[in-house]
Amino acid sequence: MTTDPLDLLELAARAAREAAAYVRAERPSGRVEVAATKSSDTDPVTRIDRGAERVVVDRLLAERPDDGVLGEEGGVREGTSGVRWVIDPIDGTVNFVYGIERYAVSVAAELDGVVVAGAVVDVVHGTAWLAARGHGAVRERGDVRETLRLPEPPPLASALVGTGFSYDADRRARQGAAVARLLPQVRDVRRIGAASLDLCSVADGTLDAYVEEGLQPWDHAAAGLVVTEAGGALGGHDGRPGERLVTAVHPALEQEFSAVVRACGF
Ligand code: LIP
Repeated sequence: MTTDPLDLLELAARAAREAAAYVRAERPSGRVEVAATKSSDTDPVTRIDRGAERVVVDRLLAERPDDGVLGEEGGVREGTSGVRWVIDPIDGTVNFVYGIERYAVSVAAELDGVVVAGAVVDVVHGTAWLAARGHGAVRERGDVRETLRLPEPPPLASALVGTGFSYDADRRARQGAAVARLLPQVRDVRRIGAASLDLCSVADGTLDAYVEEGLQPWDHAAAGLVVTEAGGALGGHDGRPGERLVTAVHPALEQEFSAVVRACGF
């Protein structure tokens, strides 16, 4: 089986689009019923999250039966091919439950532990952010396909920064205090509610930077590659994205942004 990043990206994009179509078809009007909660009472999962993950996994394994899987809703299997798929079937689940139209399907392919392909599909609007390692990043909106390169950054004091908060109330209290210290040092803050869309916004220039603690691999695997293939700097507490911290920003602003993030207590 191929491990070419472009081939893996084609499959990731197809599976993500199929799942996005499933979510659009299944979502009722109004608020979506929560099937269960996970890490806290405010961390929901719906029948449609689980169904969307099955759509992605079934597509991927039908074509690549020897691959591994890591899915947010429990789709986990060891593989033998060296390729592992990292899946968030609905990133922005709370937005999905409430009907706030910012949620995405995120599918990434790792090869021997390194993300080499990533697809993020905005469920409502159909926009797709796609990246293959060494081949750049693009945004597709309808028939329009644009190559992504981060714009030159503004001074940090004029930067629009995305962030998010944990499902754990004690951690949210600390995060809120950190954001309060950050806010007067930047233009403004946006809390979109889906990490993959936050990161893709840095890649396409609709945000200048992003910082969040408490993310899982499925939240940032695909969109993190979109950021780096668009020329962005993806970082974290030890310089690498992880549960402790994820940052994304133009390389020219990275040192200053990272220092401010640390000083604010993220
Ligand atoms: C969400 C992230 C978001 C974060 C939320 C939650 P989910 O992922 O995309 O950035 O702030 O707390 O973790 O749970 O919707 O897949």
